[in-house]
Amino acid sequence: MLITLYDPDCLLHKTVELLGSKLIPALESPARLEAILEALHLSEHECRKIQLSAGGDEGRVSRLTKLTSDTHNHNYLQHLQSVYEEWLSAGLIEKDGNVLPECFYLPTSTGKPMRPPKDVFARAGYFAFDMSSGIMLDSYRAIVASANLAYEGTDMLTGFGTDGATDVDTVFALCRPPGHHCDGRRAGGYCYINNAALAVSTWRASKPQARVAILDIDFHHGNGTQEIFYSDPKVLYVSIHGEDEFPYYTGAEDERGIGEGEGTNINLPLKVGSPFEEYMSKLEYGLDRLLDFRPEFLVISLGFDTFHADPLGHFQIHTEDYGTIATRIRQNLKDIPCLVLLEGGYVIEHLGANVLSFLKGWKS
Ligand code: Q9C
Ligand code: ZN
Repeated sequence: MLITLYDPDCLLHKTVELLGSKLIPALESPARLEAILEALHLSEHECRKIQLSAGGDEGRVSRLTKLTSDTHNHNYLQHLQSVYEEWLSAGLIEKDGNVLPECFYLPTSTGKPMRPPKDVFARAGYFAFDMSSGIMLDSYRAIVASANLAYEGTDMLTGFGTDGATDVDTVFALCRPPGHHCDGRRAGGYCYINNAALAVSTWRASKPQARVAILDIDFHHGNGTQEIFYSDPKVLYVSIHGEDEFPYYTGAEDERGIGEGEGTNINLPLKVGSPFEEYMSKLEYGLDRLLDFRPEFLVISLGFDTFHADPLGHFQIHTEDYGTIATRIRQNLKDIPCLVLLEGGYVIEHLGANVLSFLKGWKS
């Protein structure tokens, strides 16, 4: 059985980005989630609301914090929480403004440990790698609500397979903001907390020795997820993404993992404009590798920016193809509990239909 999870606080984050030299509303907008929720509510799929900020179990909140810090730098998390207020107090922005870094950290050969700059303006660029990660008044609340969906979804799935605990084998977490570009030290590409990494930590909290696989089918390479698990032999990362596209400096086939993790990172770049058949043959190859790995838990970073009309993606994928993709994944990896995390996808008018197509294919 599949269920869908969302938190209304994920709608609160609403920032800006640069287009040429103009500031525009970020394409990663609340309207994305609204469109998906509307489509789901008109459908038969179960859509469960969770609201982290509505209070409740303090034990769960502290567990979420602890698990996030497994893969995320403490100073970085602190920064996400406080930077908006600090820019406001320093007079750098007004109440309705956006923290937007402009000068970025430059790696050097000094070997100096990561030390955040004291200057609050400089700090924003120390904890980001691009200008697609603005922070406004409510961003932090949405970021944590989004991460919490990954945590709650994974927690629900850990009971799968144990007698009578749950018959839910798939959770689709409607995370917003997305996560796969965040490497645990920097925001970027609309991502602030790596929700996939948090899911892995959550799974491992109850099953420390488990092998876990992550299938990333957002149009963009998940540089953050790759970075976090690059040397980890127990986590297989497989990504299909646009070749030579954002985030530009990662995603090549020869990035295969390092040390004990050698061979557990599989990048499958695909030329933009490739026909759907070529996409599917990469997917089949990736699924074979996933099967060989024998994971106990599967995380799917699912982006709908692979859609043919997406402003940030350039594949030839149409609405019905999401059903085909989902069916193939499910056929190959049935019996493995699966957390599907929403990543990108920016054509608002088609997002709802694309999500429904995926879910229908999954259940078929
Ligand atoms: N001014 C995800 O799909 N660059 N992130 C935007 C437009 C960032 C995509 C450039 C694209 C990030 C999760
Ligand atoms: Zn993307």
